[in-house]
Amino acid sequence: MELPTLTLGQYSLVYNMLSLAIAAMVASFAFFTMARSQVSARFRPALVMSSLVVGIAGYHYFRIFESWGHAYALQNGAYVPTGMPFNDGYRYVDWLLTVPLLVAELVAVLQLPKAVRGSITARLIIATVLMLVAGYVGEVSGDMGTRNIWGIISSVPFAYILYVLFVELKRAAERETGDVKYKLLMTQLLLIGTWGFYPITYGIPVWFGADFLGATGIVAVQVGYSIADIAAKCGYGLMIYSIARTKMEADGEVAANTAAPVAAE
Ligand SMILES: *C/C=C(C)/C=C/C=C(C)/C=C/C1=C(C)CCCC1(C)C
Repeated sequence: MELPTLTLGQYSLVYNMLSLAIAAMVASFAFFTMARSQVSARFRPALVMSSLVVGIAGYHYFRIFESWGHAYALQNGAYVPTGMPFNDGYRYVDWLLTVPLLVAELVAVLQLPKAVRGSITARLIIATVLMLVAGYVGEVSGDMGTRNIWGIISSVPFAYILYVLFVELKRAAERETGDVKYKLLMTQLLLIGTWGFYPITYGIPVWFGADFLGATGIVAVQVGYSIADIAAKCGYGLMIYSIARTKMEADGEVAANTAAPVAAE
């Protein structure tokens, strides 16, 4: 896929968004890792998965950032392609690792009955892999028709994921009452809201039409995915942490390694 020449502003917008994403992932990694000691044992796996997700994403953002820097050089006031490819593969490898973790994290926090947990996780993970492989084929093709077709194919497993989350997890939520039920429904909404951002971003170049391979399309996609990743990884992890704390308070639990109060000497 040929890179277009960018204005100073366009290049810097992507550069700064990628840099912001690195900062968000690194800070979230520190937070989730430390916050693990603030939750009881049953929520620890979810916090560990949050740390892994932002750790993996932070590394990949660093690589994307480097790749972006090498792909362009400043010449006579504009950013022109150097001929070094901009590697979008990092993004998709990242999603291939982090999306199944996010799915497993949700299932862990929902604390579904053991009998359904394994099968729901497996079906969701298979669907995410199919969705991402199809998406990648469309993403790297330099042709609007191909991008459209693979985008539609990728949306089939995506629709299935939404179906499982909406219908089956809602069913699970209905077995609960009060605060727990409310939080389960909020988590689903957050997940669907942030994940919905990805296909919309993917579609931006198609909707821009003529500028499909142009500067606007590339800048919009990079900025859109960066915002979506910050929301779906950092924001989502914070939400999971807050749910864990609320559930602990409701059930009168303390963090597993909270020391007993020591008498003053
Ligand atoms: C941390 C990364 C996350 C949560 C990534 C999620 C990605 C998606 C939900 C991507 C979906 C896509 C479609 C439904 C169609 C077009 C191609 C994709 C891969 C962008």
